[in-house]
Amino acid sequence: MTNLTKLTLTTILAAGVALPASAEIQSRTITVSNGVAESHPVGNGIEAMRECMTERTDGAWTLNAFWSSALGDDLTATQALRSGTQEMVVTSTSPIVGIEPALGVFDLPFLFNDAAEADAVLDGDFGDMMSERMRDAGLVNLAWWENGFRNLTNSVRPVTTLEDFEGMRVRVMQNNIFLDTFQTLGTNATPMAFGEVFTALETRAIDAQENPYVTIDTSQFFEVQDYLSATQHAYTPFMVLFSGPIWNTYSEEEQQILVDCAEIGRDVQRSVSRELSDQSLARVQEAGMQFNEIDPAELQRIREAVAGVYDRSAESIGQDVIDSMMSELATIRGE
Ligand code: TF8
Repeated sequence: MTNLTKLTLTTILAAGVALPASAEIQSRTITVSNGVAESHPVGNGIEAMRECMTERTDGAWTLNAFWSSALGDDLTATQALRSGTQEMVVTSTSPIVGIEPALGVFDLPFLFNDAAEADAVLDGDFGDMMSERMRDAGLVNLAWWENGFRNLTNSVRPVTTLEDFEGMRVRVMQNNIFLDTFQTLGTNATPMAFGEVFTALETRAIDAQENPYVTIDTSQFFEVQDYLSATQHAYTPFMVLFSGPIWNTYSEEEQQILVDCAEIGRDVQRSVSRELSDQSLARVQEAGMQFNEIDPAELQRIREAVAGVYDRSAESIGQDVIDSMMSELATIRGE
């Protein structure tokens, strides 16, 4: 060690500055935001990611999480990543289709039959291809997490038939495919950021919204909604996005830590999401919501009513993207 290095080290130690675990790992503060409450399974995923980072960096990294849209909505946060002013966001794909229109493929109604299909698509070649596309937009997708199958809540009536959607004022994500789907179902659909939904339901500016059970539970929509109908009309994933400009300032070792820890977080997040889903459904009913399943024949009518959304969305998503999704699904289904 040269005298100069010794001197520098002594100065650093005297100043009480945390030393990096290795020359390749610097001390970092990572800000991550999300629209859901910390009690949502994303909270468990972030906690697992934080533990993993602490272990791998000997405590050189700090992961600061902001919940309930405290740093703005999904789209605003994602734009902050692209300009390099925020490190990370856990976002639904749906509100960011303006950045990468191919992501709209996940918004197609009744695309996945179950979570196992979604996992296989997202963790396989198709998911990798979509992550690759995000790079051009200055975004690095570290992993696919679960938002889940979406179900309709409202304050008007239980939805048991196709006709029950008629005239309902439904909030949809800022996404043309969801807008088309819900307009086709006969509702009066309004795109809105997630952070505004609770108040809009409370003031009766809108009648309805759709999200997975865990979100209806952890965002306390049961306080302002009376009916919950198991429409299961879409499975939307979460992306754990990292800022491309900031990623480029990280060493390869650091980049690997980000990816590895996001995958550890993914496994925890998905398993908590699936465990909590039933509990959330029970809890919102205890809190007074009236729940109903939809008769399979009726669900089939609903499916058929919105089938045209696939063709109408082909131009924005890209027919090639839809085709490769369909062929991947056919393989998974053993067709
Ligand atoms: C929605 C989404 C949201 C999530 C959350 C903000 O309805 O499902 O709940 O993206 O992270 O906007």
